[in-house]
Amino acid sequence: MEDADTICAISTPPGEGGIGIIRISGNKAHPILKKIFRPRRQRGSFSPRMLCLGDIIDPENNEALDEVLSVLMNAPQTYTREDTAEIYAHGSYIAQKNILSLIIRSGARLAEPGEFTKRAFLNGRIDLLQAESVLDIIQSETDEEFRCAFNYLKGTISRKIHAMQKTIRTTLANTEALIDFPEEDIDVDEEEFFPPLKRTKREMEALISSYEEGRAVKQGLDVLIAGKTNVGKSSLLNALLAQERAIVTPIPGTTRDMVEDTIYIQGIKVRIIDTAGIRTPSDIIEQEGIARVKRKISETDLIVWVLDGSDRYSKEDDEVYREIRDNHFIVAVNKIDLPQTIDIKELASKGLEWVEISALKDVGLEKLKETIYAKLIGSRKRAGKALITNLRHKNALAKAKDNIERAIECRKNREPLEFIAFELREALHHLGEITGEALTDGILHEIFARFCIGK
Ligand SMILES: Nc1nc2c(ncn2[C@@H]2O[C@H](COP(=O)(O)OP(=O)(O)OP(=O)(O)O)[C@@H](O)[C@H]2O)c(=O)[nH]1
Ligand SMILES: [Mg+2]
Repeated sequence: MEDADTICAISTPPGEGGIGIIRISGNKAHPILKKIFRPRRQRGSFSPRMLCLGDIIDPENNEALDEVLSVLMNAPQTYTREDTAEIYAHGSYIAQKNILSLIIRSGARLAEPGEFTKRAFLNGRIDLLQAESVLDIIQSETDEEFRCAFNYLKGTISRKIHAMQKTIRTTLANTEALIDFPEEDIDVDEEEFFPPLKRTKREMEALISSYEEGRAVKQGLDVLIAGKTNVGKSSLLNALLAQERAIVTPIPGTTRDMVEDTIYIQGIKVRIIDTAGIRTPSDIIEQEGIARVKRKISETDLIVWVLDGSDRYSKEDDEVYREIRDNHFIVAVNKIDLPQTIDIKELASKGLEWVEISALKDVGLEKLKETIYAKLIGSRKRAGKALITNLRHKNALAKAKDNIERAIECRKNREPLEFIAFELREALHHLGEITGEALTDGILHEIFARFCIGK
């Protein structure tokens, strides 16, 4: 255990509520609660895991602070694996604050952010992947995000990593045995060496490649609306948001700055960004606006290139095309409610497909959203799939995969067994960084500092 002191915190959010929960964890959790809590029913014992009605009493002046329910829980069957006590007070900030300061005066200290979960990790109840997922669960904003985080907590990812570790350890043990007893004159059993390592490598690749999708689920994605002036970019933003977010006028060059808001497409957070129309700028403000769009183009996940179907395909459209063509983009031909004069052949000759929409009349927007989703996420089947959502995990997996690849190469080239053993040990080290077996205090601090107090 890192430190044996007893910690306490209010675990429910600040503000008015039906109840507010105060948590205490550590050796002194039970003595402290027993000292400040007076059960209503004097007969019968205040036994563990039984909610008990009573009052919190300040022993110094016998003053009742609140009427509460309390519970004691014995180590190790608790969240932190330590003795724990919980007080269900009224959801008044004053009541909770007074009870908390009484607990602190009675010998506990205020918990640091995430310290309950950190103890759960340090005491071996959950691994680091699961501990990190607790924060993701708390912060999840969409069903998909919650599902991904919950998958981590249930141990789906941990089990995959542990299986990889097991395979690598076995191969390492076999390799080391050969190093230790060279006189036996046996060689590596190729059947026991290559297939398990190659399988592990494929599993690593699958998890690594799930990261893009996982990142999309967790952080959301940026979609930039770009095009020449007056084609209906701001109208499209407004139509997607179903609110008059950006200014729309018939005057070309209306939008100068970027206007951004969020929509959800099939559980994915998508930030839609409206931009200034690209043309030869008429003043310094527009010039800066257009420069910003051009910079943003390469940073964004997807561009929706808007064309005006009631206008001819012009030199200005082509200028936009040249700006965006090296990035992920889709084409939306807008204003299809008007007679169409756009030269579709021009688009077809570039090998492009397009979605026809009318931002004004709300036509084709569902199709556009589907196309955005398909481009961003692809048509991969996601139901129940475990996704990596954390860059740290992805990077560590990528390093471990490189080690496995090198181990396989070394063996193919009949290089010394020591080289293979080295690569396998490195791979184990990188996987250990994910599960928390090989961690520095710095990483640990960084992870838990992101938590709220009380979790
Ligand atoms: N008929 C019709 N008019 C549209 C449609 N979409 C936009 N408009 C009109 O086109 C004009 C320009 O629309 P905006 O949304 O301001 O165009 P924009 O691309 O943001 O223009 P800038 O900000 O100047 O680059 C407005 O008068 C809109 O009402 C549409 O689907 N059909
Ligand atoms: Mg605009």
